[in-house]
Amino acid sequence: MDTTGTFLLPPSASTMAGETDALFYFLYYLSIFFFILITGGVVVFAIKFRRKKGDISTTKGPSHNTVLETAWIVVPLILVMIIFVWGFKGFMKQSVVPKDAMEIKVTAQKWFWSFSYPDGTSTANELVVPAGKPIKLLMSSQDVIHSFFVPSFRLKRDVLPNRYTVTWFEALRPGDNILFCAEYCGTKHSEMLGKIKVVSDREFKEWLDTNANAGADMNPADYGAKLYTSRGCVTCHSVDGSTGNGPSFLGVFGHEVALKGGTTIVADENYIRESILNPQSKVVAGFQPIMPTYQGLLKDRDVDALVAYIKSLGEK
Ligand code: HEC
Ligand SMILES: [Cu+2]
Repeated sequence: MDTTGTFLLPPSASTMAGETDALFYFLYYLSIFFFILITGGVVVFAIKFRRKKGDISTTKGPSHNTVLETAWIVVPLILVMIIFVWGFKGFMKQSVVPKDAMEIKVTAQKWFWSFSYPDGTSTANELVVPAGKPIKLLMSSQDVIHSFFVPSFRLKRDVLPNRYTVTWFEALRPGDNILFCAEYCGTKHSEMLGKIKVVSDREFKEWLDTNANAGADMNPADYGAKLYTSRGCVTCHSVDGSTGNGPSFLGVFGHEVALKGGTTIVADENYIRESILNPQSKVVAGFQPIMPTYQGLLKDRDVDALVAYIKSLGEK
């Protein structure tokens, strides 16, 4: 198994990788072969048939050569047909999801990834999956076009607003894989990174179990602080009073907030909750309505914890 990668390609960590790489190297060596054949031919003929001193004779070149012409039509035709059939088979394999695949919902938004599992567990920027099991990804975007790109899986698929795209993979072995966004999506596009953590089947079940009870043994404000980073709030909201893409959480709770349109509201629990689940309903004055909704991405308990966390920052 290739865990370090080669000069041209990253490590291969999915069942599709071997086939993709084989086709890549076929094209690569074929190109080198023809490069040498053609440029070599040009050089050799240029030398061999150059005009020599005192040679003024002209010869009549052949008008055609049936054998040669047939060969340069038939040989490339066979080669491109091989490439076509090979590539098409791989494309079909990547397009048709195995029936027993576990479905995970992927949501892309500026500038992070969210994943939600069949049992309601959800994470941001970290996808945990078992090795040796096909995983189906049902993907959509909350805003602009993003692209789900995992080099070590040889997997890339665009993620679009208002439409689902589907892809799948099966990881070969436990380990971490980097997830990039491969479609320029704004200021922090280059920071739209995620991790695909492949674990054993047993570890995956344990992880799901602990995740289902995440935060149960912590006080809500501490758990909220954890969610603040793990769910991506940190990309837009500071907790030290500095303004980012969104207002800082410092000193918000219990204070008056000026809203777009000239009204004000005192930030209480309901306001915070509404701001998380339905951010467009009350937009803070001086900010763009760019906050994505977390409806369906956070459990009730998570929202409670975030409210408690923001509350704890307001009282300070
Ligand atoms: C893409 C950037 C972005 C992300 C990510 C984001 N927000 Fe926001 N948020 C904003 C912006 C911009 C505003 C101000 C405009 C508005 O009210 O919609 C805002 C407003 C808020 C407000 C109202 C604040 C106030 O001063 O009245 C709360 C509360 C809030 N966000 C909570 C959260 C929480 C909790 C998360 C993470 C689960 C989060 N936001 C993630 C951009 C973001
Ligand atoms: Cu993106």
